Amino acid sequence: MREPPIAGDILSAYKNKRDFRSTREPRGKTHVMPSKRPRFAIQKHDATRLHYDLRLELDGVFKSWAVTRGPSLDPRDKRLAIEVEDHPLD
Ligand SMILES: [Mn+2]
Repeated sequence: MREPPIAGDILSAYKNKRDFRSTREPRGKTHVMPSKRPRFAIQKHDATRLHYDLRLELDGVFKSWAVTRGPSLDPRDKRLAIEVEDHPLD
């Protein structure tokens, strides 16, 4: 079985962007067991500008995109997704 990557190394961009004294976002220190079925998350993020976070589990992190408009049930609808830094699974 493949060893989980060391979160401290692969999440440096995530950690460098945050002050964990003032954010409640996870520090990426909680060990999350790999899943047999890769996880995903879609979050509505009421930030300075409302957007949606799309996260897909890969190699022990969530590959992440900021999506400017909400999900649609119509597969013909297109959405702009901007890649952002990898996020921790926790
Ligand atoms: Mn976001």
